[in-house]
Amino acid sequence: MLYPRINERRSVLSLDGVWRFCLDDGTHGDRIDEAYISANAENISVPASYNDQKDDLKYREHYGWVYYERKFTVPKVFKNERLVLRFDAVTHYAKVYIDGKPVMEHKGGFLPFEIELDGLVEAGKEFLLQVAVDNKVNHSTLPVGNEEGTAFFGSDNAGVPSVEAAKVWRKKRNLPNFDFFNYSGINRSVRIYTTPKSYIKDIVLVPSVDGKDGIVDYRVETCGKEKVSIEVFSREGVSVAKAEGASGRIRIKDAKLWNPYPEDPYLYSARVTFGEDEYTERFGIRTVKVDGHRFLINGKPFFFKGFGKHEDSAVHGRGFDLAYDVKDMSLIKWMGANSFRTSHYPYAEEMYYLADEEGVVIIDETPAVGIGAGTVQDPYTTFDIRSHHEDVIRDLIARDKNHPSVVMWSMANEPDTEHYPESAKEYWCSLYDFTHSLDPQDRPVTFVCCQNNYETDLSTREMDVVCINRYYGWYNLSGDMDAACHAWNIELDFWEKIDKPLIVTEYGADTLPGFHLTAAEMFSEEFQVMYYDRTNSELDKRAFVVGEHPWNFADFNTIQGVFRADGNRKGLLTRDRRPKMGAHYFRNRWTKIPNFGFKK
Ligand code: GCB
Repeated sequence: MLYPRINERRSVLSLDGVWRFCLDDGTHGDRIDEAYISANAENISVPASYNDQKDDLKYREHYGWVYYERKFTVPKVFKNERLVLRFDAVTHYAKVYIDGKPVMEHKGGFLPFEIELDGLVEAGKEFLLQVAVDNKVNHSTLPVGNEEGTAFFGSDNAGVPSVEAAKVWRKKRNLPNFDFFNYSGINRSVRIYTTPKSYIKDIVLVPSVDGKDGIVDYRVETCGKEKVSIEVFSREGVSVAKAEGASGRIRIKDAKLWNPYPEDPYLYSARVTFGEDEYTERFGIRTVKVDGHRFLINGKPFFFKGFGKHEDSAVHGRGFDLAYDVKDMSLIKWMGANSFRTSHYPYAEEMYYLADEEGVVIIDETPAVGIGAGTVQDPYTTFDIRSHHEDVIRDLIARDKNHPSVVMWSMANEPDTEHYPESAKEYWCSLYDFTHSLDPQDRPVTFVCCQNNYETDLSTREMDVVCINRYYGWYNLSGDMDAACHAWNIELDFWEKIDKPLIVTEYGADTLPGFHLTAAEMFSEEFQVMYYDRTNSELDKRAFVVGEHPWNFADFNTIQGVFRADGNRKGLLTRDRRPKMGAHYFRNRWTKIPNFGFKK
């Protein structure tokens, strides 16, 4: 799927701004009730989560449907163009209406969807756009929630003898199986873009290296009968190769490779023309491969220094915020990092374009968080998750396939792989094959494993890279770093026997900024530094550990509950991106660790 761009042949009209909005009172569902909306509508900003834009718990904790609306007129000059309405992300379920008529539905809160407006909207004439949005999470959504039962984070325990009765008087609410606030609404931009009637649908670019030359196998999907041509330009704007036809191979003589920061993330652009249409996609030439214990980028052993992150900021919630994206890129570089995981969902597309340009490596994760958490049943045979999970992987790859920054797909975060190891293995191995089969660049595929009985777990070891989240010294063996290091070594001995690279995709300690102690105990800034320093000294001894991603880049908001005071405080930075001592510790460490060849 192509990102909407303005060029000589295409236009983009932004529908971002102040929309009218109201919460469902629980009686309308996905149905648009004009009278109800006009009686209750108030202003809301798009894009942004609605939860923190207003000052009442009813917004913060809303469960179920809300309604957005605005009027719009496509200028007359676009009368002869193809018009497409595109939502970059609506969390979690959207039903779109034009002039009162339902025109499209979409499940999943973190990926784009679009509809052609032919026959629905006339250029020069005002129309009413309405979106009903549902934020419920359950065992068929990704991320996963419990509609009834035990909240994974926070507490659903009524503490009275009659649990059944409590279900009647407690109001219905989301019980997420994930540790980030369920920020909802139209979280990313809404646009109408134009193309000529015959148009370029998609461009697939697969780079490789042949000696000093770069090779690009390309495929262009189109609608219409015109001829495709493609021309590649260097970063300096010089034409370096050309080809005709909807698919083929291009050779770039003496190519410059895309390399992670602080090396040069060199980008080429491929300008595709098709009749009246034109689209330019930037790309990099780089290779990615797993070889025994090593993760190779451009044939060299790469070390992942970086973070698990979130899209999270005050007021915006999970709403798209380009200034935060730019700031985060700057902070990533300031700390000497080179990578991050899009924990725990695909991020806004703009972040990937920034990463391509800045040379930051991405592990691209689906929103499959919490599969099997908070339930005693076998999630793989009990719940209907498979087909939605496949849709999400398909759409993620369709969106992000050309980014040189994306070097690995993460199918999920912390599914239960321990209690039903056989059915878990069947699920994850077949989804692994499915993911590989869809990626034109055939990048490594993994999922991120929860702290578990790794001897019983049969799935993690089957992935291209073993990715583990571990909290020795925090949730386990709390505060005892001697014991934590011992536990790490027992576990690392286990993984070392498996011929795979390993990335520690999460480890961390909640830390209150400004809380200082001479004797480093939990929650102090000194403890966070000691926790990482002690753990890293053990990880450094193992050549097969090819990455360290502290949890988390910055503090972030979560559901209220006894585990969390003002959210999750494991950030190296505060929520407003001020450094804790831990950030200075990693800056000092990472600026001395090279991207390549740190471990032989
Ligand atoms: C985890 C989860 C992450 C949580 C983190 C924590 O394992 O993957 O989403 O935020 O632990 O801090 O508990």
